[in-house]
Amino acid sequence: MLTAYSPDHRRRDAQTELSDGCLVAPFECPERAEQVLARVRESGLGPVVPPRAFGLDPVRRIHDPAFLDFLEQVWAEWTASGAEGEAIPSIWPPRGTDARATGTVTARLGTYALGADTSITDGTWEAACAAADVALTGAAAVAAGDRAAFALCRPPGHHAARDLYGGYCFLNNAAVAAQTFLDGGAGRAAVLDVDFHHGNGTQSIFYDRAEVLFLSLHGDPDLAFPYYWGRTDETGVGRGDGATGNYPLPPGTTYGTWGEALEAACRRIADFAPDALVVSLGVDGYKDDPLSFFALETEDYLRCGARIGKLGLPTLFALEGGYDLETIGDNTVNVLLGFEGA
Ligand code: FKS
Ligand code: ZN
Repeated sequence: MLTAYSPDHRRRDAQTELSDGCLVAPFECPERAEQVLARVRESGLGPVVPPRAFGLDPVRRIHDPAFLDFLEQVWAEWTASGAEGEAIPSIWPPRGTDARATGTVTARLGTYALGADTSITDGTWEAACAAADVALTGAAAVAAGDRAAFALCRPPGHHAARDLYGGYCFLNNAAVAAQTFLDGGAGRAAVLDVDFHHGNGTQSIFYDRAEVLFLSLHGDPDLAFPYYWGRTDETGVGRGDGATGNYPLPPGTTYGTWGEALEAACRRIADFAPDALVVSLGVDGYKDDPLSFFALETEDYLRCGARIGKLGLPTLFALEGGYDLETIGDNTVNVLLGFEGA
């Protein structure tokens, strides 16, 4: 299968992440994508192509225009304000008040940030736009008849909602891709999120939509980021009632349990019979990942890919998380190889 990749991901190279009260080197670093790319090349998966430039129209199908303006302008405003560090929100409008944001960058950060974990830097906007183009390039290959494609997106996207960034995500690459399938004539699309963290952004974007099935396997949000979403009673609303499904799983989860949840999710996808499938592909469920409490093994990712391949659907894989630099390449590419072998 084709891999879409842009070196512009390197333009996001944050130096700080607020973690446990300290500013640390970000887990979500450029080397992640380079490791995955190296493994894609070694494995002979298929050609690696640069993205086409789709512009912002397909991104505006998912995200709020004022939010996009904010992302585009925030770094310039932040530096103009005299701030010396990377842009980190420090104040939020409190719940249950009539708080209103001013135009000040500090107020705007708190309006649009999910958390304080994701510093904004020079080049973040450009990298995020390149990642959306990467996703759209992969989706275009699938829409043109390829059985599958791999969008090597960085930064990731699944925590980004219509007007919210955070959890290392700015633009929701998978949601933009799913919407582009629909706009291109697909009647229904499914998003299967296998990243360790719940895809709260994708869930919220499609929560009231009947034509997009969103299913997520993830660490129990009582214990894991993003904490506020991902429980089994979140099933969609209005026309979208029943088109969201969550599979929260406990610490120590191995492929025995994880694979059962994947099986249940895949059966739901088969029943839904979508015209296209987007897989939010994070491999942070790996046993040695620094941000997860699952215990998946490198070989398990082959089985995961094979099960998804058995669905027989036109499929776009979009990279999300995975933070063990030693294994992120093998684990990610194993899903794709498993899929191709199915
Ligand atoms: C470290 C706390 C880390 C943030 C976790 C974000 C996970 C991001 C991800 C994505 F795919 F989006 F990259 N908290 N002390 O893996 O879901
Ligand atoms: Zn994750």
